[in-house]
Amino acid sequence: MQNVNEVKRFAVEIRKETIKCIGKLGVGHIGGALSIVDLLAVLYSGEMNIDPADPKKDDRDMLVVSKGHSGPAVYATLALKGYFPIEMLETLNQPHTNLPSHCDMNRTPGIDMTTGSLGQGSSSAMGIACANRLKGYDNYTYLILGDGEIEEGQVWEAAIFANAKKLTKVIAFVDYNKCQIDDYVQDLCALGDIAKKFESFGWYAQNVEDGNDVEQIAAAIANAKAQNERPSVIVLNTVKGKGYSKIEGTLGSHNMPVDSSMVEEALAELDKQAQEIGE
Ligand SMILES: Cc1ncc(C[n+]2csc(CCOP(=O)(O)OP(=O)(O)O)c2C)c(N)n1
Ligand SMILES: [Mg+2]
Repeated sequence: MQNVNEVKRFAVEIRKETIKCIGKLGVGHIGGALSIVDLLAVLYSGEMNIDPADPKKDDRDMLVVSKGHSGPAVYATLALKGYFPIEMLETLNQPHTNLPSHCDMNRTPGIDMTTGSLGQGSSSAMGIACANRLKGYDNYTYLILGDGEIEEGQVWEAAIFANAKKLTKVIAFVDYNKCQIDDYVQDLCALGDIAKKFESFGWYAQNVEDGNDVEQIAAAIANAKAQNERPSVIVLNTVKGKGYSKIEGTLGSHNMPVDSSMVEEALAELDKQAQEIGE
């Protein structure tokens, strides 16, 4: 990973662009987008073997954002990395856009898999990992799952498959922000110990206490890469809506109206956060 403070500043920039483009549209999945920003900042700060000038590079590391409603945060990250002009973010989810609300590999440079139907990205990621191994590549396949999403049975079918086929180059993340679409995960369908569940499916599992801390995320990825016998999962304890205090941890942040006064308020808060990051 690059310099820690640079990665933190990158995360602030991603949050600002995410909020701006959702604000321009007026509504969006802001909560689940903001909770994975620190993970995206780490992945796109040298962790992934990728080239923005050659988005389809055959042996690149690949990312499946299975919680596809977080598209705006992924688009903000890709734009800041130079995959496409930053102005394109203003077209988010408008007619004929290349940035639909949910990730679409046929429209957006840098998106490796179309997602949005929760659960399916887990199977896609395992297929990608198998295909890359068949091609003789030793690249990684990263997968980002929501905590509500892992209530889908398909996720566990894919987990069985990954263990059976020894897909050791898979690193999955669970964005454990405790919130689903309209209720807390605990109340809707309690998950128990997520890491232990994956472990019992043959995975190498880690819990990250603060899943919005770039250093803790990077350390867990390093541990995952240091073992090469099992697929890996990293459970990130995150906060839905992280970075904009008014909506942090709220169920209402799942898919909400965002007006220009909220954008202003959030950007001011994020500028302050950026100032507090050291050199
Ligand atoms: C198969 C499927 N069922 C339902 C939905 C509708 N849906 C969209 S987001 C969401 C909640 C997901 O919760 P979680 O995975 O915790 O996401 P996050 O907290 O990151 O927003 C639901 C049920 C969907 N997209 N796909
Ligand atoms: Mg959630």
